[in-house]
Amino acid sequence: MMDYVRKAASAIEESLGVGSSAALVLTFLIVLISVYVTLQVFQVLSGSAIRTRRSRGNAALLLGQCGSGKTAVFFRLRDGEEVQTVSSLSASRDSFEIKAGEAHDQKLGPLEVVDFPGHLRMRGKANDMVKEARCIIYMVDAEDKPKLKDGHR
Ligand SMILES: Nc1nc2c(ncn2[C@@H]2O[C@H](COP(=O)(O)OP(=O)(O)OP(=O)(O)O)[C@@H](O)[C@H]2O)c(=O)[nH]1
Ligand SMILES: [Mg+2]
Repeated sequence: MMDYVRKAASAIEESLGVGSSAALVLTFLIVLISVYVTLQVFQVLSGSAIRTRRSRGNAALLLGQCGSGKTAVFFRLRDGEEVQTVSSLSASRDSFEIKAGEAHDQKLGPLEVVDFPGHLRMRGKANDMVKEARCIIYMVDAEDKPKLKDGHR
């Protein structure tokens, strides 16, 4: 290592025409700066990797307007039954296996499913929920034409 530094220092000494001690100091400075830059680059790279991993959860998030059938789908997936629902006021989340395949004989998961209320009051909180989601299932009621139009809100 010191050998390389000395060689680099004498190269700098020759090319810049500075004294040998000045060349040595310059070489050390260059080494220090490159180490610093490398460390910074590593930090930025690993930092962004951690952030992207954190910004995504593992849940399947059900979003959509009031009455579009999110809670109905949630219980259909979990218990395989039709339920009578009322407009939800809080999110329900559960981790379960989902029956798949034509004969419902295969299993998917376990998968965490979140049924998030469509009520306007809860919209702000939906953003926090999105961070925990791996995928979003946005539901619309195809029968309700006026609501379909403002579905983007
Ligand atoms: N006919 C029919 N009715 C459905 C279907 N899915 C849901 N519903 C009914 O639509 C109504 C609203 O469904 P919910 O699942 O409560 O709607 P939601 O999206 O959870 O609504 P919020 O909790 O208010 O955000 C209920 O009366 C359900 O029984 C469907 O596929 N067909
Ligand atoms: Mg609901």
